[in-house]
Amino acid sequence: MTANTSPKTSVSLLGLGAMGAALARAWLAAGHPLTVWNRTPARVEALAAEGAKAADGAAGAVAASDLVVVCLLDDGSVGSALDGVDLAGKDLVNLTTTTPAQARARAAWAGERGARYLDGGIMAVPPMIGVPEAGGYVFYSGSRELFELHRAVLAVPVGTEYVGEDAGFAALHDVALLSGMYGMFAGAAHAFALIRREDIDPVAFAPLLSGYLSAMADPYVLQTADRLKSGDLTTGVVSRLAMQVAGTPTFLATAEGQGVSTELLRPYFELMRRRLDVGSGEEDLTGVVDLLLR
Ligand code: FVH
Repeated sequence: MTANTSPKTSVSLLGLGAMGAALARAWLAAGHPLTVWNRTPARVEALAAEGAKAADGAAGAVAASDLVVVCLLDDGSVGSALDGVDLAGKDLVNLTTTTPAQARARAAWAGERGARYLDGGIMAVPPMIGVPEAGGYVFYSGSRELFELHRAVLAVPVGTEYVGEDAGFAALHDVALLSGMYGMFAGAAHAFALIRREDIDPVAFAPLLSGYLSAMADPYVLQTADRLKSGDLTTGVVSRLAMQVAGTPTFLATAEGQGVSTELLRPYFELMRRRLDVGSGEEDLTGVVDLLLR
């Protein structure tokens, strides 16, 4: 048996914040030659001590490898870091969180400069990088061919999930999942507020809340998807919208009784009421989705 001695792909990484540094360490640990740049040079030193090559500017970092990964604060920082840098012939992978529109504009911008472009949306926090069992991954969108070309090296720090040729789709998937997360966090915040002034241990309450949210989330998400696709909002409904709207005063009165603001609950309840008012009492909650479309 012979060892695999084929050279590892060189990577240039711009941005050594919490996420960039974690990505850098994963590529270094896997033996990839890595050139790094960061606006604040102090952050480069630690990585250089661990084996990365320090570029003396963004242009130098880009010049060092065909595959260039950027992981900066926002789209504006990408623009300022790469302003005037020669990108011709480079494969630019942008893991910075942006809007879908910014991702599409950045893809066009890169193309005008002679670079191929992939956009990424990271569904992980830094401690999950380089830890496959943590389940993190990055959404990628843009050229499938380019994704396939770099798939193996991109999969070194964290899993990959390709979501389409439209460069904005990775950002859209990223923001959609995070928006769902914030909605869930909002519900959990309201639940904790309800018990906050009572003799109820939040640590004892927590597994009850998280267990219930977990039990509800999967069926809701999967069934909503099926109903949106089929257009059938009534077959097999077990919790009718009419019943749920009838229950909303109980939730609002309980909040008032506990001295808790209803500002997180009311907007959703108002949407439920609007859907009921068009004669949809036999549906479940799926009809709320299209009420959000402007
Ligand atoms: N950390 C996380 O939990 C989340 C997980 C999901 C994905 N996000 C996104 O990843 C991008 C980078 O996040 P980060 O955690 O590395 O962020 P910071 O630690 O704050 O580092 C920011 C880096 O950006 C550089 N930077 C900021 N402004 C500029 C600029 N105008 N020109 C050039 N570079 C800039 C900053 O440099 P410095 O402050 O050290 O000089 C850092 O390298 C982000 O999109 C998250 O949404 C992370």
